[in-house]
Amino acid sequence: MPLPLPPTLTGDRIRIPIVAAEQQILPGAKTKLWTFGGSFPGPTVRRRAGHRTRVTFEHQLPKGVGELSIHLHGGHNRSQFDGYPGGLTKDQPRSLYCDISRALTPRQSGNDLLLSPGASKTYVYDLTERAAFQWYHDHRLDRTARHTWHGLAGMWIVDDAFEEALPLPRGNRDLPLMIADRSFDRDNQLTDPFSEQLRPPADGINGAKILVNGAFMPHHPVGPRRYRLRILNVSAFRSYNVRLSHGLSMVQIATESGLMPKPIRRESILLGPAERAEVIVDFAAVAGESVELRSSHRHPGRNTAGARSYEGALMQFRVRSERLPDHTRIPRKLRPLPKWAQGAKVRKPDQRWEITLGGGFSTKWLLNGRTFDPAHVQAFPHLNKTAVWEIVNRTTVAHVMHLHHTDWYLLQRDGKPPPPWEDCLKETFFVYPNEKILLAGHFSDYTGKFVIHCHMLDHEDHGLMGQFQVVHA
Ligand SMILES: [Cu+2]
Repeated sequence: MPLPLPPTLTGDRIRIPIVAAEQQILPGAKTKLWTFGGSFPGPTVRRRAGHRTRVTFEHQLPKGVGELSIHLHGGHNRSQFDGYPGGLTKDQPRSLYCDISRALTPRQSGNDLLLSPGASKTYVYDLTERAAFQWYHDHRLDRTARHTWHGLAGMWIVDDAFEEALPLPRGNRDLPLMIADRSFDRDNQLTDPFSEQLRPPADGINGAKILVNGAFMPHHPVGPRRYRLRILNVSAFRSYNVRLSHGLSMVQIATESGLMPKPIRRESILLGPAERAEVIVDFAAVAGESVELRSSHRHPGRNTAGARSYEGALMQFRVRSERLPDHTRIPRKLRPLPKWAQGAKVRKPDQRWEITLGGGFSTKWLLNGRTFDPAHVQAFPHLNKTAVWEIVNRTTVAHVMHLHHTDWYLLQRDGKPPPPWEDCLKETFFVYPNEKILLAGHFSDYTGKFVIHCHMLDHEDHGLMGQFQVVHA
């Protein structure tokens, strides 16, 4: 199949109905999905930084789907528009994995922020962050994995003047690629792997087929010139170690949090769930050939549980043979770190987050000894201050920790400086078994409650989520 390119929305007032739809994913019967705007991926929203954007999401899925909560992943947004998971409701009277306090008011549980079936909610995004490749998805308590699996994911690009001044490929040479694994039954319908028997640590759901922009093994025509590929992993658990065939190298220019200080040549790039990498690929050396975007295992020793990458082809680029001029280039320097990150120093952390496996009768993932509970806040960072936090993984499975509200600067992995490709801003981090990472983050603009969680969606649903509240100093 040709690579699908979702429609792009650029207005300041956007309406996205959340609807059931059928889509051609595999040859034969179409697949029934839950979608943003009728497609998977949903429409790609593309906006300039600093331009307020109102998105009205209309929940038109059947009542049985229950409440939703839309999170703009990577966005720097107000607490009430950040996709708070919420608590127990009439549609969702119990949590299978999280110990939720009883008798909370709608305000205490965050249920007042949810999007109920038949209702709509307008999310206001100021986009005060730097240019970055983000995405939006459902973030509801217990059900994030299920809702995303069924198709509730879309891409979002923030542009700004700094990036536009650089001679990077743009237009149809700037390609967002959403990688997702899904399993299908004989009638091409999505399986429902979210059984109640799934217990941590045996709760990582892998799909059998890998989709790019909602198509299985698609192909895309390119010219023998430089392209910017924005690669995003929205799989619930699976990671990809992306590379190109024909020995073609990639130059990484950006992470989840936008441009890095300088470009880095990479042979392969590991992407856990929700991680992004933007790379420049020059197809000039392979004019007339078909190049595969692939994923491979990594060298022995790094294929720990939770970080075992997929092995196989993802999609194909068909490179035309006619010569074309290319006026793009990769600047030697990209974007300096913000001042707060430049000044961030290794020091005793203000806050530790410890991941363990626990529970009594049934196992659960725990963050600082507990599952997610809207009534319990675990940290109170100060507004307009730079915090240093440590995340420790005391389990035998790698996790991919995502922090809301702001971008983070990785100071150390296990007491050592990070590799060059992590010496930049990010917001989603692998934490390997028995590893600890030290991060600096700066809380600007917004007070309120925000979550920190594993972005392996099964883990997030199964307890591995906590929250912090940004407060005035
Ligand atoms: Cu995890």
